[in-house]
Amino acid sequence: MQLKLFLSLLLATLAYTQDTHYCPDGWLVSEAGHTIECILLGGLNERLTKHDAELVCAGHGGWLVDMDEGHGGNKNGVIKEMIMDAVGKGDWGIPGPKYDDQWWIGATVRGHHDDHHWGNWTWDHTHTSVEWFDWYDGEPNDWHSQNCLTYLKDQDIFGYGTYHWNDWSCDNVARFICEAEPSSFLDDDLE
Ligand SMILES: [Ca+2]
Repeated sequence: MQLKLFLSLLLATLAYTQDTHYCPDGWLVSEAGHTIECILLGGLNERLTKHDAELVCAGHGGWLVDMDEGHGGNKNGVIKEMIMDAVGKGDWGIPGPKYDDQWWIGATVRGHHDDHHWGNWTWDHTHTSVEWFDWYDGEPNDWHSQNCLTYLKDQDIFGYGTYHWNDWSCDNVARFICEAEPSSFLDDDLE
């Protein structure tokens, strides 16, 4: 009898664990360390202020992507790969920053900061300090007051590029990346 109970509990646990590993259609699965999260990249033609991007993510049951919980560098790399896959190769052109190819990250700083004094950045969703940074060369520069955070494409002459962090005005526009926990989705969302 006890064995039967144990087995049914085990099966229930396995089923539950499997369900939590799935994200709804259109979402990508981020697996950094032991943490699995659902990631939604906004469309390439969707450029919003940070506030509007936050509303869109909230409408999907999520928030702007963050990299807390100690898997900072690892998850940062995962997200950058996702962006590079979505964007692909750009046009030939002058190498350097592509300010029309930025993606909101869910972090905020208050007050003046610069590339020598980065300021005290906080993850919006968890209200914890940002302990690890991946700045673009010369950033953060706080140009005309930039208290929000993006990925910014560093493009080569052929149109290929990598992404690094830029401080960006919250009222400016950028593409967006939403994040949500798999457990926040009902089974119905996953069919
Ligand atoms: Ca900047």
